[in-house]
Parts: sequence; C-alpha cells; structure tokens
Amino acid sequence: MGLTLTEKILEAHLVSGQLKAGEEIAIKIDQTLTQDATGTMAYLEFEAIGIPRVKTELSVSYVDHNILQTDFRNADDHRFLQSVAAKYGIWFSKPGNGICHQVHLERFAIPGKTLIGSDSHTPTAGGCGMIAIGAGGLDVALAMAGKPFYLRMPEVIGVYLTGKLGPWVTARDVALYLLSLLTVKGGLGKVLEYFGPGVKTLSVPERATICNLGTEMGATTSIFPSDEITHSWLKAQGREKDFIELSPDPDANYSKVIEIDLSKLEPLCACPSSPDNVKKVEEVAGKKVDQVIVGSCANSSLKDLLIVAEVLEKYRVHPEVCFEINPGSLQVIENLVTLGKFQPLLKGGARIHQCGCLGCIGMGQAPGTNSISLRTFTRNFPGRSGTSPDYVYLVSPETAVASAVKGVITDPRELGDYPEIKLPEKFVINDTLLIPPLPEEEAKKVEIIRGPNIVPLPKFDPLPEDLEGVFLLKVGDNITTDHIMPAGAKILPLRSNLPEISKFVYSRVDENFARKALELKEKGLAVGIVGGENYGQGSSREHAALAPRYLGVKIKLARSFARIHRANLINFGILPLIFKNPEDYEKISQGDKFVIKGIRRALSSGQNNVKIKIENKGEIEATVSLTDTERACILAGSKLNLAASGE
Ligand code: MIC
Ligand code: SF4
Repeated sequence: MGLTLTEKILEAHLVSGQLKAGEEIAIKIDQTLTQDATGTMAYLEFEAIGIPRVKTELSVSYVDHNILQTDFRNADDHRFLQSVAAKYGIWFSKPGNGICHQVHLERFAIPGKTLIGSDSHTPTAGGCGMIAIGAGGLDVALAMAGKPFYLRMPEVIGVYLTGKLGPWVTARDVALYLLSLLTVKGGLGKVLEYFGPGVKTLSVPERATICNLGTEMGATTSIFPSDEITHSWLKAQGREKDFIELSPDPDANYSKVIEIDLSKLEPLCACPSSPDNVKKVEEVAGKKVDQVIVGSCANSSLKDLLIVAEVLEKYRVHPEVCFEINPGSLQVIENLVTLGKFQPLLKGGARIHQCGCLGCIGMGQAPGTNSISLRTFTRNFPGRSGTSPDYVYLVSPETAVASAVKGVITDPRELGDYPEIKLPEKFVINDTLLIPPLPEEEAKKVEIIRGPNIVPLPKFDPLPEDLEGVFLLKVGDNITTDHIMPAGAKILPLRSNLPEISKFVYSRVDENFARKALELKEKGLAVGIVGGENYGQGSSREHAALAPRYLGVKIKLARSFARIHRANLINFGILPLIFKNPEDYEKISQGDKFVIKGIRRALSSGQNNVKIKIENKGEIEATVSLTDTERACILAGSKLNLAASGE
C-alpha cells in the first residue's frame, strides 16, 4: 500500500515510534517559529533549558501580535525578543514586517521540511508542502534545543479536489465548506491532506488559506503537495533552490476521503459566534454592516488585496461602512505599490493599517455596540473582537469588499465580471525588517535586555501523592482558550508576566475566579475545572495552562480536549482527565469538593484510570491515557522540570 505525503515526510523525520494512527511518535524538527505573544514565554523557557545556540536548521522570532504600544510593556518585550534572537542564532522579524505565517510562507517555508510554531495557525505553511504544526511555547523551546517533538500519529484524511472554483468563490469558501462538514472538532487527531486534479488550480497563498483554517477544525495540520505551482511560488520569491517535488503515492491509503468539486462551491460565511456556524452568503445577504476588515494570517496575501484593489477601482466604500485593511506583510504592501494597486485602495476609501494581527486578536479594531462586523479573520469566538456581545461574520476578501461597497452583506457574484488576478513572476522582495542571526562569536557577546515586564518563570511542584480540592468552575462544550486566558489590548501585554496575567484567567466567565483559586491554593487545596467536549479549542497559548497552574489548578475533567491545549496542560503538570462515563458530567456541580487518593502511585505504576471521590455524591471514574513521555512530565510537575533533570 502506498504512502500519503504526510507519512512520507513524517517517516523521513521519525525519531521514535511507528506511523500508526494513535501511537506516540517523535519527529525531528527542522524549523521553528514563534510570535511575540507566545514567544516571550517560549524564550524564557529556552533560556531555562540552557543551550547556547538553537540547534534547528532555522528558527524565526516574529513580532506581529503585540504591536500596539500603549505603555512600555510591549516595547520591552520586543527588545527582549530581539536580544534573545541575536544571542541564540535566531532570525528576528521586526514589528511591521508582517504576520508570522504570511512572512514564513513567503520567505522560509520549504517543501518536505518540518516546522513547529508557538501559534495554532502554523499549518499555514502546509500550503507549501511542509508538515507544519502548532504547539505550546515549551515544545517549541525544546525543539530549538534540538529535542524531538512528540505527538500522537494522526489519522490522514484525504481531501480529493476536482474542478475549479467559480468566479468570486475562493479558498476561504473551500475551508468554510469543510468547516460545515467537520465542525470545530471534526479534525481532532487528523491531518487533512489535499490531493486530486483540483489542486493545480490553486495558488500557494490559496492553499495556505485552506491549511490555515484547518486549525479551526481542530486538525493537527493540513498539507498540499509540492508541484509546479509551488515551484513558481518559490521562484517568484527568489527561493527556487528550496523546491522539491512531493506528492502522495497514487495508491496512498487515506483513512477516509472527502471529495470536493470546487466548481460546485458558493460564497459562504461563518455566522456569529463560531467558525463552524456556516451559511451561504446569500442566506444572510442584506444585513447592514458597519465594519469590514480584510486581514489576518488566513487572508491578507497579495492575491487577496489585489482583488480588493480591483473592486475599489470600480466602486467606493459605502459611506456608513468602515472598511479596514491589515496587510499580511511588508512584501504585500511593496508589491501592491509596484503594481500600481495601492492607490485604488486609498481612492476607494479603505482605512489602511500596519501589517500584523491587530483586531484579529483584539488589539484594536473592536466593533461598535450591536454592530455587524465582517472579517476575513480566522475566529469569531464570542467577545474575541474586544466588544461583548459581538456579531462577527467570517468571510472571504471577495465577500468582504462586496459588502463594504454595498453597505450590506452581499454575495460578491453580484459585482459582475470577476477580475483576472495574476501573481507576479518575481515578487519585489523587501527583507529590511528581517534580521538574520549573528555569527556565533558575535552572538556570545550579546546581553539580553529585560524590562520590568519580563518576569522569570516560577518552579512548579511535582505531582503529590493525593489530590484534594474543589471544582471551582464548571463550563460547557467548545470552551476556547480565549475564554480561559483572554487576549486583547489590556491582557496581551502581560504575556511575559505570569503573576499579572494569571489575574485574568477565566475573567470573562467569573471575574473572581483568580482570587478564589489563589485562596484555595493558600489553604493547600487543589483547584479543579469541569468541562464538556473539545475543551480548550483555538489558540496554542500555553498561558491558558500556565496561568491556571500558577493559580493552583491541578486537574481539568472534561468530555474531550483539543490537541494543543491538552499538550500544554500536560507540559505544565495539569491532569487532563476524561469522564469514563460522559453522563457523569451532569453529576458534578460547581463548588463540589473532590479527593483523589494515591494519584501519584497510580500514575507511576502505569495506570490510566483515576477514581475521584466527590463529597456527598460518591465516586466517579475518569481516564487519562498518557504516553510514557506525558506520564513522566505529569509526575515531574512540568516538562521544564523534566528537561532540567536531563530527561
Ligand atoms: C490566536 O489566533 O488566537 C493567536 C493569538 O494567534 C494564538 C496565539 C496566542 O494566543 O498568542 C494562536 O492561535 O495560537
Ligand atoms: Fe494573528 Fe489572528 Fe493569525 Fe492568530 S489568527 S496569528 S491573531 S492573524
């Protein structure tokens, strides 16, 4: 039986384990990326590991999230990150250079290589034929230290593409269609591998959009083959030497195949407030819109903005709409200017921002009260925009600009002929804001700059023999890391300051959560949280594990967990327990006291079953199917403790 492309790349990087779905494998990592919001912590962890220089082929530190400098904090973080990059042999992408995933696709993605990034949308680089996976900062730090990356071998689902997208129908609509099939949890434990004749009709940035949004389905990653289209992309980026051709074997064995005829798709949108609440644009057409934004790592490439420019050459933005553009990278701007397509944006009435994540992570651009905001972003989780309640629809750039000019949600096909967009054969390349690593001798002399916002990591205790505590919070299904550890302009600048940021854990659900948790911790009691399905979906932010751990959270008991959050919990010694009998979820109430006797002994002896005594309610059973590596980490209290002990 032939191999899938995923299997081929994983096999070439396999350090241990077997490529059998569900089994733990360890793979060699060629490249890493971090962004500033997760990067400060990742580099503090890297420093704690104590390696003089990164051991990867390439590591890049991007600054794209915290670029609103309302006080000293973000600027301090930027200086810290730049000095760390200089000291340890890491590329540094300065603020303004662009969103990590867009820049990585342009300047660094290489077919056949492996990449992990401390950002959940790292799979964007799958558009260029690489295995690119989002992970917690600590896993990225360990990869930079030359350690393999551990994961459970995912199932490989084949997505067989035929046909060609019709006019005004886009890569975003392909992803939205898949989201409607798979929902936000359907990709859990899976890789989405695209193949079939439709593949060659999609450019690399379009493939990247599709891979990027696989994250919203919970997929481990998504990947496209590397073919003549990839070749021309790399050539246009002046990186032809990075090209190799890669495809699955003709008889590759996918665990399941989903077939999509691209020519049958229509413009779609994700309605408030979940990326899988998908409807046809024509079903919601006619609703008044107040704000429209084209941007984010999913849809801010040159191709996306060229379409916008073409439309704005013909139409003006509606007077009652604020139409904003967050270009994906400096390269995108430079090429728009060179092609004469920047001016139409200005003349047409767009409000242009700097390159970066901006409103996608609540760094500005919050919509007004009761207003509809259309965005080409990745997520529309409730309140993520900075306004609560919010009414955010996720759409393609085509639907966005059509709605911006009409003032109401509009099916872009109403705009008539679809402009023909050709990407340049050679992009204008501007790497001025991309600082290469220093040679080793010079790097050694670099002093790391630490402002008062950079607070060293605390030590975490090993798992005790017994756990006694209180279920301080009970939540429902699909809880996001934005619920657990919110972002936005107020909280994001605290990412390098654990004691401060932990005050905001679950603050949007219970504003007293942090205080109550610390009170229990001071009494020597453990904090527990009860959740439903797909607990911890969304971001890779390890702060959603680290900050609760700082507050004394020791167990999370849910019906199921999202991949990256589960890994982060384990990395920081929080037990991700699963109800053996899902109905037991109903038995537990917020505030219930629990005792788990002999937990350390049980886990040390390889057991995966845990008995939890709930006061006045009897015993319930939970499981925690840990691999050996995960078990060692939970017992040690954190992966950092393990790494420090040389394991
Ligand atoms: C996001 O889109 O939620 C983020 C902000 O990029 C996160 C990372 C973070 O929280 O810093 C992600 O997707 O991993
Ligand atoms: Fe940035 Fe948004 Fe992409 Fe996250 S999803 S990396 S916040 S643009």
